[in-house]
Amino acid sequence: MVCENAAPIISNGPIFERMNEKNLSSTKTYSAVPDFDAIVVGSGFGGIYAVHKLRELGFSVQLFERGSDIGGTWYWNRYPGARCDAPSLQYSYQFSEELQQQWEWPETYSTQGEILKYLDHVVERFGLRSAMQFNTSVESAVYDEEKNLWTIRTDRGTTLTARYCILATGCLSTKNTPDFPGLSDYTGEWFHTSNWPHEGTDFTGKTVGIIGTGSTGIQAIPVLAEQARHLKVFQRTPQYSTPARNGPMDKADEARIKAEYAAFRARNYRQPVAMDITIDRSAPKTFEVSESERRQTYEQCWENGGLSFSVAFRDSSVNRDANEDVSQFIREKIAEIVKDPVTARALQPSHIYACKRPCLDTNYFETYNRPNVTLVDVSENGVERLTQKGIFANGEEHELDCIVFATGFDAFTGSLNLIDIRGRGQLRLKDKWSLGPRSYLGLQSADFPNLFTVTGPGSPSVLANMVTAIEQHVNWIGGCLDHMRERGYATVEALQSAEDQWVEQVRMAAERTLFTACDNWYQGANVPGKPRGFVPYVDWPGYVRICESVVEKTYEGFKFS
Ligand code: N01
Repeated sequence: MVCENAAPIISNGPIFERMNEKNLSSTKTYSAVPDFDAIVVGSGFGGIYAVHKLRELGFSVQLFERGSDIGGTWYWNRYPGARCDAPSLQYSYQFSEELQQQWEWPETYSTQGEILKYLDHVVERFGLRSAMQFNTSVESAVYDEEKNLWTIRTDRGTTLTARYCILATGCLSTKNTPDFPGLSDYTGEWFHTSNWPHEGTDFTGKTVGIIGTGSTGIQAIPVLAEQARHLKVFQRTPQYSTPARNGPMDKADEARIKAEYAAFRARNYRQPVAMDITIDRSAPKTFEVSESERRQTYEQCWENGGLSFSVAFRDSSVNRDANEDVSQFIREKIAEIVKDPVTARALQPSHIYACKRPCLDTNYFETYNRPNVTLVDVSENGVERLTQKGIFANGEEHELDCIVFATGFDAFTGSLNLIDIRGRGQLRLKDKWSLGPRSYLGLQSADFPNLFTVTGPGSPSVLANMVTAIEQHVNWIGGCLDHMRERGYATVEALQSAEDQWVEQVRMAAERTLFTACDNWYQGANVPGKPRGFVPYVDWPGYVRICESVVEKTYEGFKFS
């Protein structure tokens, strides 16, 4: 389903501007009429919904996408085994009751292909494709203070103006390929999981090396092991992973949820990660129950699969001893599954459970019992270099026909930094964020009027069900633009003071957890030279309440003009 290019850009002129010109004398200050009310960048879940929402509100919209079709991260991440590790009945849009009733997911956790099929259906169903131009990277977005317009320039030479610029560029969209010495000497094929060839790959009969054992590596390794003659896994840090227990969709479960879908969604909306893994606030803390009861609970979580470990006891993400109790249980499971004791030991993590994003798997640890799989523990010296024939590590050259880099993403800011974004006084967003991103609610940054980020840095984003977080943000932005139109405001902008306070609040929320107690991509630790600081806001339900209260207090912390 590759769409070469979108329909030509047709604008009927921005409705907002036409209304303002008719109704409000104040808009005369801004004489220039933009090509569109809003330009959206990125066609993942966020961009697709932004186009739908803004059109529904009567705004004219143009979307640019660098890929040849929709999907965002699901367009690029086509590696073997790629699937979502949030249940599809929840990792899906809730804005249309008909859509959520009619769509049928074949499995509990959907494959990348199924998710793309779903997004394609959404785009067709709501007629959104006409607003989208593919194969087009936005190179710059520059704010013109005099005209109060954003000028967007693309790599295809297009220049368009808009009143609003909405960056739906995704949190995990720009790949992190470490600068391995010798990469250019390597003569075999290499792939990055987040830029996988569309035509697929065939590893039959090949010796394959994979670097990276995060969520991606853990999904890919069991599938690659089935294809390759031999698979060598180069592991720098072992990861906690628990069974996903994926399978064909349980029809009774689906019927139960669909019988009250709206109510189910409403309940989950207020849950800690916007999903149905309710933390029972009255549940005991870890050491309030006996050792045998704890063991029983953990066994039950292991059997249930999914994210149930995060809710086993209510203190495991904030109390070190409680966390160690869960961690030890998972380590013991690894030792039980993996037959070779040296490999089993190397696979047991020592960091705090869920400090790095916990992984879900299907037969990950079991894969190391296969005779064609070797774990190469590079925890001491890392991958030293690539050679003409393969990887040099632990004083040895490993000859490989292909190498797979599952080395993750330049998260949160990677894609934003690829665009030359300039606000008031030509201030570059990248410069403003040189010590780390600064925003108010992850929605706006001071000095960048009318520029919004969907699930931007400083919002819960990856610490919540991403699709729900996206809908919440887009709905908030839509509501704000509607508010402006009703009152004839031309700009909205985060106040510097509100931004400063919010940055501090994000930092303090993270400090109260164990998230900052290890190196992880939440704080930029995976990309050499990236400024350190915890980026997402920990506390989805609290965040939703704050956003609602900001609106109730007539957009407290924002300035309209
Ligand atoms: O990336 P990661 P990912 N030498 O950064 C290793 C989401 N996701 O793509 O831990 C050797 O987690 C690195 O080692 P270390 C999900 O939110 C979602 O796996 O830094 N190794 C690590 O093992 C997830 O958290 C789904 O020591 C190097 C790995 O590469 C996020 O994406 C599916 C190295 C990178 O792990 C990122 O996951 C998949 C080097 N120089 C992903 N550099 C869903 O299902 C890095 N590594 C929704």
